[in-house]
Amino acid sequence: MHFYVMTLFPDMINNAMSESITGRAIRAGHISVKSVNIRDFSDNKHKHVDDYPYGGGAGMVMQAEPVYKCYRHIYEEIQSTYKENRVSLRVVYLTPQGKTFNQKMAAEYANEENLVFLCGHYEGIDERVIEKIVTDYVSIGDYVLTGGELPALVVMDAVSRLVPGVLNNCISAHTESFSDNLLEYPQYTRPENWRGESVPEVLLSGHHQKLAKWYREQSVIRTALMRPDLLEEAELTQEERELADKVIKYGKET
Ligand code: 6GU
Repeated sequence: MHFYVMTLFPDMINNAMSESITGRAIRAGHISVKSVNIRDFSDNKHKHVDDYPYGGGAGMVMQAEPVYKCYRHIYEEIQSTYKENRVSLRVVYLTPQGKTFNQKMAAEYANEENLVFLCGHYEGIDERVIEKIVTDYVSIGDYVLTGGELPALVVMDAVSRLVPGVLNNCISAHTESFSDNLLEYPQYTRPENWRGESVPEVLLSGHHQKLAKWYREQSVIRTALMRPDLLEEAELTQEERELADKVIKYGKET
């Protein structure tokens, strides 16, 4: 998976991606990240890439041409790595007006070989270049950030961990939160007794069938308590439905 990021703050992207699991994935060659500074494609000596909005109003707007040149630079670089036919590219514009990002979108993006991100700043980007290059509009939630870099990092992180080889434990990407519209069960580690609180008995039993049943029940209970909205899309047995309904009605201690 090759990520390309058009941004005015390449250090923000590179610094974050070079840490932790994504950093290890880069060093192992499972993913690559190339941040391209839109400012490098400015045509004036002050390296400005923004201007006043037509029609007036507060703030500045990023100009079309530096963004377009930056995109063409990335486009040519990607195409030159393929021998024959040109590949189609997804260009993701991070904007609060986009579709709210979720695990299903992360899984779809993980199937791409290349992903290009466009991070806006100031009051936005000239609409004409957006219409020319962008294929996907993505938001990370209903609040406003100062720029698209943090959202791009959020999307790249979620996608990276679905790329084969990135997580050491290949089942962990599947058994956790959201994989079947259920939240993950609670986890415990040593000591067995912590300040008077003990670990649930079943976890010490080593009885695989009982464990699997407990994990599943805990996921259902937790989802019913914390995110009952997810249960509409979850595939539950009759028994699990009844458990969820009971938890929603009477709480955890039913
Ligand atoms: Cl993608 N961009 C900005 N600027 N703010 C956001 C966002 C994106 N998603 C949520 N808030």
